[in-house]
Amino acid sequence: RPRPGPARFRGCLAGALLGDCLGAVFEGRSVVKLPELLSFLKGLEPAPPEEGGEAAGSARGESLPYTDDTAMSRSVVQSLLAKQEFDEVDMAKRFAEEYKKEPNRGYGMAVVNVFKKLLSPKCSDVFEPARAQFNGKGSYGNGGAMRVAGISLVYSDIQDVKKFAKLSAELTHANSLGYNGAILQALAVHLALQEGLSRETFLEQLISHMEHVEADDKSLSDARALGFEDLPFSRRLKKIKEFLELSSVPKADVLFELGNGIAALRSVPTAIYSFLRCMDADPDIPEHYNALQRTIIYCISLGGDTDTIATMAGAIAGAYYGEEQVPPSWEQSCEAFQETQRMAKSLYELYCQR
Ligand code: 8NA
Ligand code: MG
Ligand code: MG
Repeated sequence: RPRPGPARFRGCLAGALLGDCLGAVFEGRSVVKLPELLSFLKGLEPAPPEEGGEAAGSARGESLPYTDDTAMSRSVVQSLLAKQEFDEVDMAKRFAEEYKKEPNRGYGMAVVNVFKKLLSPKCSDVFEPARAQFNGKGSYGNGGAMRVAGISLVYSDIQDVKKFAKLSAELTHANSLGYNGAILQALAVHLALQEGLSRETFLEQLISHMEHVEADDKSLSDARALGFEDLPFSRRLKKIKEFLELSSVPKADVLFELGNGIAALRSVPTAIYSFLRCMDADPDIPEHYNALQRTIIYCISLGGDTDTIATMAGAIAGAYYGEEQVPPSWEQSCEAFQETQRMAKSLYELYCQR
């Protein structure tokens, strides 16, 4: 199988950054009106050149800040680059110190308790604080999934992708409905990096991997304890397959079946559906937007946890389409985009070395 080129690494991190920064503007709104979103995006485009003025090309206004999604993604990448492999103690330390440095990035309500415990010198097992969350049930939030893309940009072997996606998520999310979401998102980025996979093959492969991932005792008992059917991620992937066989699906049906919430189960499948649906044109989204832009616009238009769903779909779409589809005016509107480009370059070098 040919190695993916550097454009996909750049695309993945840039797509993730765009999804977070643009999505954060609308986070938590139950309804996002498309005309308002499109008019906001128009404002990011460069102003027409003035008579005798400077050349067009720079974004207007202040840059859009990134949130916890990117802060934690950066810690994952920085840890992998510093250690040249997954190191749970180093990664946990980076999560906690990043939180201490900038606590107001919009972190989940409960995960900050994990960071506080990790910062204590008494902490000897970095997985223990996550296990203690929610009376020992562990978090099923989407925080493990939102930050995981870097794992798929370092490890080319699919078993490694699963193993380290799980471990990286377990530093904060001990419930299998949390870390299995991270495994699913990492698998989606992994598959998107491969050359020319069709929509059907992409989805079939995700389903067959997740049916295996979700069949272990802990996944079965966690799902039952929360009142879900067995193999809940796999079931939603099959629902996505049904949706994609229809020429259009009402937003209300997408929200009912897949969701737009902060649980991994109510957001990771939604991000994957958005990516796959937006391979085709959408009658509601202007045609001059490319597929990566369409994916991000579609995710945000669903409302709810917009930054996190758009960052996950943006990482997948960016890995699939590559940096060619990253619009410079959008990228330059985002905080710290140049550092993202440098990190992508270093990740690519590490991936090629391994
Ligand atoms: P988390 O582990 O705190 O989980 C997020 C939330 O999910 C928790 O606060 C709970 O409400 C709920 N939850 C998770 N597990 C359980 C459980 N076992 N039982 C009952 N409730 C549970 O943090 P996270 O890192 O997973 O969260 C990620 C999300 O939080 C992202 O959307 C991120 O952007 C951020 N977020 C922030 C805001 C904000 O305005 N600050 C809003 C939404 C989301
Ligand atoms: Mg966020
Ligand atoms: Mg969010």
